[in-house]
Amino acid sequence: MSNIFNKLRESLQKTRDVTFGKIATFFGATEIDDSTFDDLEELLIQADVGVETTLNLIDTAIEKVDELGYTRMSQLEDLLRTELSALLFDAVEPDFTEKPTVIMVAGVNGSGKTTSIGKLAARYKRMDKSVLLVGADTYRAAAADQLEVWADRVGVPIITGQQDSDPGAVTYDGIKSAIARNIDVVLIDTAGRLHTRYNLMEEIKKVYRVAEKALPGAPHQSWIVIDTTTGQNALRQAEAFGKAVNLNGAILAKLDSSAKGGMVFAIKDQLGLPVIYAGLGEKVEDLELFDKRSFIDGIFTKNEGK
Ligand SMILES: Nc1nc2c(ncn2[C@@H]2O[C@H](COP(=O)(O)OP(=O)(O)OP(=O)(O)O)[C@@H](O)[C@H]2O)c(=O)[nH]1
Ligand SMILES: [Mg+2]
Repeated sequence: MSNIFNKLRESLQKTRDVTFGKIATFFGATEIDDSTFDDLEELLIQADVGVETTLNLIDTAIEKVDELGYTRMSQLEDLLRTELSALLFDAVEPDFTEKPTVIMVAGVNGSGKTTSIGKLAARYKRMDKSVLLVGADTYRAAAADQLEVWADRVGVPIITGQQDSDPGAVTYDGIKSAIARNIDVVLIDTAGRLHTRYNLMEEIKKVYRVAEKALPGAPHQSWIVIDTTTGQNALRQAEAFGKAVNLNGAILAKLDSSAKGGMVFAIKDQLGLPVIYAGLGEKVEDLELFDKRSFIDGIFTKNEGK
């Protein structure tokens, strides 16, 4: 367990150094004073928590400090940690009761979809699940190749189509094939950018609809991959996907190379989505179930010994 904590903590180095470290230093003062809340507001916004989410946090903090008669910064720090924790869901892994459990992964181009799918395939395989990958990004020539590299690396089967073939048809074939082969988990990789004559959101909707046609109830999970390095912008993009299909979770990619980890707090607040996994690097093992306690400890912990 301590390993898991260390890895997430290590991955949060940039967020800690560039943004949340300042908040930790800020809490080094002893007494709450007149400028405390203004300063904290500025620090939280700088830390990519988002204006709306920050203003809500500050309002709550002012109210509670007053109500509880707090005067010390250490009390305010505890309060903020509790409030931040309330902004995160506890991550729950799918229970895989549906066979196959169909998981659709969406997100803008370059966000980390294919990499996350490769890591998820390895993770589920380690959990003794049989996994099949479906390459529903048929527009970009290299997309199927990239997914195939992951399928080989992890040792799982893959269904793809010819370039420019119908992503709906590939999805349908993939799910039917998984049913025939008694596969436990189907992971569908979708396009992040299309040829100008196509509309990305219409395409995503279609893949979703076809999945349902191939297996009623599918996709059982629809996850948006969010590139953590893009901060608040990524939330606007996720919102657009959420309007097209019924999302039920987020994967935070590139937490290790981002200083904008604070954007995590706006995901539940602004999108209503739980963060299920965190991507902590480019390697197959660099993906973990999102542990909110470790995350909060990780962004506040000072870098002793570094
Ligand atoms: N450091 C780091 N890099 C990551 C992580 N996840 C993905 N990447 C890198 O981000 C880049 C884009 O990842 P892809 O998985 O190809 O992204 P995609 O969403 O499939 O991209 P398109 O197929 O072009 O839409 C690659 O160079 C990955 O190695 C992560 O958690 N950490
Ligand atoms: Mg891809």
